[in-house]
Amino acid sequence: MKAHILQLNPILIPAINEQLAALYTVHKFYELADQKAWLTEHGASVAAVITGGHTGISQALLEQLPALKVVAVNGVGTDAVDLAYCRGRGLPVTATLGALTEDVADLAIGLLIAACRNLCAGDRFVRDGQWELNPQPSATALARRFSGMRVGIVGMGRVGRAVAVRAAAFGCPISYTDLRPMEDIAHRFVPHLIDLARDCDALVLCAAADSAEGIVNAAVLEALGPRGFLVNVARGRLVNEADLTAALVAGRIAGAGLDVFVDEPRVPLALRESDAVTLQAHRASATWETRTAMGEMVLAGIAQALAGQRPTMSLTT
Ligand code: 8YV
Repeated sequence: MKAHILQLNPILIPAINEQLAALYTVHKFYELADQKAWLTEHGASVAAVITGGHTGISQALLEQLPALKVVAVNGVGTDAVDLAYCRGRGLPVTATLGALTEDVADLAIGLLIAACRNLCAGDRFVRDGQWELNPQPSATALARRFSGMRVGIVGMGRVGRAVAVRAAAFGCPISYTDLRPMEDIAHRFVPHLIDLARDCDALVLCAAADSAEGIVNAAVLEALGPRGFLVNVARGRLVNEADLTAALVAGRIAGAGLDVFVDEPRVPLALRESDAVTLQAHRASATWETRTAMGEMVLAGIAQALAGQRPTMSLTT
């Protein structure tokens, strides 16, 4: 008999879905009309959960899955999973470590260039026929150069390091903050976020959000200043979104490139209306290449756990 898998988020790669369906009985939780009734009837038969980094899984749901052998996170962020609880239960929680690093770093640089060069406003200007109506060169504002910008990276993990490699190739002096300096990194370490913000032109958030809620607040944005840009490819809740919105509207920072938000998919209207902001729908890892690699890691983690082995990518066992 095939093992039962509870899937909390869709997987977008057909080949991965085919493999899952061939090996397991997959229940798509997000499609169930009555999730509560389904859990009462079938919760005890679920052997594995697949979830997204942003979605995670609540402790209440975990408690309704007594036969669970693995939580496979199709992502790297595990801030929405209670790892201590899973550790206590001896439950492996796997993540797709390393699979999405390059894509997320690519998007961080893309968002930064888009924000400081006004790419989206420029695109709209041409697309809406405004160029023909306003052919004078002064009709679009001059932008800000990216090459050589002082880039401050918040969180020097895999993604932060990959952003540093890319920014360095653009001649950007790099500094960073993290819980502690990294011995293998030559870039300047700045212990306090507010000092990093003051010393850089662009702050790029690459940190885990586990205990860093709202670290980018009004004071940090004030320190970043009216010529400063903020990029977030990590988690929305690293930023106090009300403070960010107020700072953008008042011109206290120059612009932002955001892939993640506090209450996805809801994005504050003021952000959506601002030409100083480039927005993405939490899709930094959403390429065929990365999502395929992530799906394969999810499959591998589940296969290992159900075979009674410790999954290679387990963070809790
Ligand atoms: C994933 C994410 O793409 O890795 C993470 O933590 O938030 C995203 O980049 C998402 O989990 C896909 O399900």
